[in-house]
Amino acid sequence: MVSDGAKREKILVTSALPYANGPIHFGHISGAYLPADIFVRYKKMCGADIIYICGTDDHGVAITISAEAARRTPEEHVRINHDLIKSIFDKFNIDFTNFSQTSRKVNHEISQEFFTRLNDKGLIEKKETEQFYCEKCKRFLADRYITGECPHCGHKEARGDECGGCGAWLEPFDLKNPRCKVCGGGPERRKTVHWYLKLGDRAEWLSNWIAEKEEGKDGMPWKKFIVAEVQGYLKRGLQSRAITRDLDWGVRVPLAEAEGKVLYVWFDAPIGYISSTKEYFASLGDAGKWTDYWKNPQCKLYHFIGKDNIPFHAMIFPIMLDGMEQDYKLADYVAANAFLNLEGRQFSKSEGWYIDVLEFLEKYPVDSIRYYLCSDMPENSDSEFRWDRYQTAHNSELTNIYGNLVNRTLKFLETKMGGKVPAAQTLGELDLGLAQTIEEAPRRVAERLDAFEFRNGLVAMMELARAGNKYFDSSEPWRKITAEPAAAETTLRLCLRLLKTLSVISFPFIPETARRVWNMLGLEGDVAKVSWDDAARDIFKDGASLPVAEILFSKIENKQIAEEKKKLGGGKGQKPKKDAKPKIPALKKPVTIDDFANLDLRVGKVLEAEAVQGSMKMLKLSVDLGLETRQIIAGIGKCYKPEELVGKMIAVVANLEPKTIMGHESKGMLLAAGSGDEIALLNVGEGVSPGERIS
Ligand code: B3M
Ligand code: ZN
Repeated sequence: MVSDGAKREKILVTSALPYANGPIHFGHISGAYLPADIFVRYKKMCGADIIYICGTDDHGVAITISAEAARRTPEEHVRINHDLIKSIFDKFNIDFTNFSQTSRKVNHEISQEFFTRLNDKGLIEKKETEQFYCEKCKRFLADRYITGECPHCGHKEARGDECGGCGAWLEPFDLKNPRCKVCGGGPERRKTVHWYLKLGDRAEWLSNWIAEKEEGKDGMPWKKFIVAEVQGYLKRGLQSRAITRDLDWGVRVPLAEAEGKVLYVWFDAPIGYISSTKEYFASLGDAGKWTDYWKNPQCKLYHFIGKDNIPFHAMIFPIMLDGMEQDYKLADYVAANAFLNLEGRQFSKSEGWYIDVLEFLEKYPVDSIRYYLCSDMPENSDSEFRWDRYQTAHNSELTNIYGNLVNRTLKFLETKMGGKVPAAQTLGELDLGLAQTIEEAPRRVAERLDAFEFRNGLVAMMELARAGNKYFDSSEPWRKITAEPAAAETTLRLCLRLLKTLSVISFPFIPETARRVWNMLGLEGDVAKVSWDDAARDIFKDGASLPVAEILFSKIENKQIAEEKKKLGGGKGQKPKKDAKPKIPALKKPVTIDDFANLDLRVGKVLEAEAVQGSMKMLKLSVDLGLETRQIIAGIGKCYKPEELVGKMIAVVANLEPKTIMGHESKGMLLAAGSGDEIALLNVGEGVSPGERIS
């Protein structure tokens, strides 16, 4: 039962607010929502006073552009997507305490209050800048409303903030031939003002704060990759960051001189956590209660996010909250996960490399996908959804181990023991061993979940089911039932106790299944309400009737999996781009042999390779060219992992003029075939050394 009020843990959990511009996929779910849901369910059973806050992120240019494409107003667009996303979460049994929207009034109000106060406190500065202005559309253009040619890779449709061709981060003025995305016209540079958050002023504070998180001063030490990312920013120097945009959709900047400007989406999005909490308590008629979480030093604040959101949750939002000087809670732990890919590539709806979650749930049980996503959760590095692995998790683990134990126990009781709860008699050695395993299981799972290790928590839960099967096999009740009926009864009574424990400790992971098991055991009440501390207690009554058992899961056939795989990539089965015949570009105009001879092509050996910060595609290579070692920046990060490049002999254009790519000097270019995401480096075979000419 719930322990006394004073000692109850108080916890505020948030998951990243999904953009209201389309459905969410398994990647989002396994990264930020499923782990938080498991955690919250578990903590509730421990008696914690815990709320789970979320909502949709409704603002920003990504929304206005997708609304325009869908021929809807932004309001309509976010409402439709909010409802769609909420329906997916509901089907997934992601159990939020409140699911709001950042476009609601309460969020506008609090966001403006944050801006005004931070501005008054001198943490915001106004700066004059130049920006593209479209004369025809009569407006300043936000970065993504400008397209043009990428200065790095020549991609013609690069956006003002990022190149889709090479992944480089861009500024609008970097683009060649910039055009207005709306009317296609050529924009002009004009002077304008924007407001900036002075992150640099808070560098020292941040550096101390993150050091405390690293050592785990008041809680779990933070994951290394999160701390490292923040420290990386600090090392490079924190710059002021623009927090206003020229857009009609968003939270108005609460200043008379900021006509036509709204707050940058990332300013008001995390404030959405606060406004969603406030909205929730107001709806309960207890409007002031939100401070009981947000301004209570006893409360713990945990953010569950994907790794791309680290800077905002581990740096910018804490700086904003701290800068308010109003006793706001700052993150106690940021549970950031890496990414989940799909069969070797990123989820991409437009390329059909995608699984529709709602369609999936029409065909497969929700707990089987919750189970699988948890078992392969990208806790420390990227992981993948693989149909084969999903099938194995469902058939060989959930069905053969968990489902089988439930089924064989209950069937045995039904057919051999009259469907009644047998009494436990004298416990033998084997029985005592199992009793101990049962008693320890809740703590084993709890230890892992308290450490935010969801995969290990799931493994610990399944260990109990495995132990149960082993015990059933070794006890051989089917043999003993005639010669030693008392021993068989003891076995089955212990199995019942184990199943009850399993139902409780599996509830955070697979709640529907846990409830079904609970009901099949003929137990009263809701398993969700059982205290974790009582999980292992035997609460059966001797001789009580058991309901008729049903099968928990049926197997997924190979044929079905083969069909699912075939559907990926719009029916082309495997990686669509590779299967599709490459488009052969037309020949360029002829060159003379002298033109060609002017190129200095050399053999190079890759000595080191690492990803360029802030780019998904750019790798920084150190290449031995015989005469010297060169740094070369290459846009091949989507096709090669840094570690697989080291030691490779490659072809290099050695006399190319150096240029700066994403802040790094690049001296030379690698020769490669293909384009976009499908690039293969030219390999130089055996027997040549770095520096040799290629002709
Ligand atoms: N909507 C970004 C994302 O989904 C953003 C998260 C906001 S959390 C405050 O990656
Ligand atoms: Zn225009």
